[in-house]
Amino acid sequence: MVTSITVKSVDVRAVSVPLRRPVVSKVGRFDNWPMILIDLHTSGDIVGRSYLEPYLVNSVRYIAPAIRDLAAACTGAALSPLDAFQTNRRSLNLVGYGGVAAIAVAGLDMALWDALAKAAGLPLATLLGGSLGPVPAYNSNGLWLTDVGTLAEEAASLVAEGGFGALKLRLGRDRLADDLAAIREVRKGAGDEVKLMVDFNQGLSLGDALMRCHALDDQGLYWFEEPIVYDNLAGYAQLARELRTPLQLGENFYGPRDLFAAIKGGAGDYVMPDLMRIGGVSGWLRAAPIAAAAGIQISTHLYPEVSAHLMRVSETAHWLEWQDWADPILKEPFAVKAGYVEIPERPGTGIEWNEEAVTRYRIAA
Ligand code: SMN
Ligand code: MG
Repeated sequence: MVTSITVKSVDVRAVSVPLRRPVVSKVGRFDNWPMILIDLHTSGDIVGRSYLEPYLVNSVRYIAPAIRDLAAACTGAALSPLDAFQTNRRSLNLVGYGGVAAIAVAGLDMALWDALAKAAGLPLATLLGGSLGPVPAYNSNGLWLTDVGTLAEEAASLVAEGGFGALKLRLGRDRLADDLAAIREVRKGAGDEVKLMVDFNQGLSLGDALMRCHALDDQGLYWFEEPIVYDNLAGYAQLARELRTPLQLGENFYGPRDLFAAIKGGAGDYVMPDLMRIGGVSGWLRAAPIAAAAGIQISTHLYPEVSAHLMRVSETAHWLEWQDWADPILKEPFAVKAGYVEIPERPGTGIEWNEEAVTRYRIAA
């Protein structure tokens, strides 16, 4: 019986995985990608698995203990991710709902949902009342703030990697002329029909963003993502009012209420919560309906495996951000065909470890 399964213990490990293309962005340069791997053991011998991508290797030292503490407090509790989400968030409100607290809650939440879906013998999307099917994705595996001269070739290979019709380019170079050249090069390599999302990674001041985004507004770009610091909602609202190109934000929403506040404040045309920050599957399930009720399309940020399931049950599902950064440590990486991510037909989220690779890339946690 699914209902009699309880939480037993947790293993938290960490790896640092090499990236095929180094991340060069306004939020930093990364040659390796740290990941926290969570194995949640239950009384039914079912193991729920999830991973977190905390960007900073050193952050593993304070996120991993927070996950262990939360899991210890859940020991013996029924496998009920929504109850755990509520309890865990409350237990950490003394140190704040955002930041490390939110990340730890999210990691555990995704492992709990994986365990529950496995216990039910269903893929997560099916457990949630949806179905399996292809999920439209854009390739976000490259086009960083690298040499403009390399972008055409890189764009062509990014399209070819999975038959993609949409790519994301990072912008916010020192000169407008260089951003324009980058757009030109990407279209040269990927074709004029390619949908081109552009991400400034919070790199501009409001004044610079007004100038730069107005200057790029007639480029036919698919969205402008995070031109300014993530918490300047009034600035986002001004940009959204003034620009024709849709404004995208949300990877830095810490919990559903941040999404609500952004939408209420007219801060963007689109939203794209990140599972590590919005609160895992439970956080997404509470945030996505807010976007849908407001008529706002919702995209994902990182975590393509779990995100793919959630896109199948989100009313205003828009684009899945495809990144294959977890592939080296996954037993069976998800496939992408003709620009669509395919959800594997197996119970849970489909995340299992390639233990040999985990050993190879292991770091202290
Ligand atoms: C991003 C993600 C991961 C690392 C750097 C930048 C970016 C995105 O904000 O949206 O993909
Ligand atoms: Mg982004």
